[in-house]
Amino acid sequence: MIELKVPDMTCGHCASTITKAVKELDASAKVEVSLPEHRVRVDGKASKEDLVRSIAEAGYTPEAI
Ligand SMILES: [Cu+2]
Repeated sequence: MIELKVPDMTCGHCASTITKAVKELDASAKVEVSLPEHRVRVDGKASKEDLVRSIAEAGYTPEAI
């Protein structure tokens, strides 16, 4: 389980864009988004570095925590 903070993830559209960015790395990943906490939890094969890069490429600023 990898957990990232994404402060600029603020609505359902952001959540679905970020979920898509994660699934592009690992289609079978389990992605859990908490909008109030601005957190993304990923259960899958992608590394934290790759997740950060992919979410950043989607236009957000993820922080490893
Ligand atoms: Cu949004």
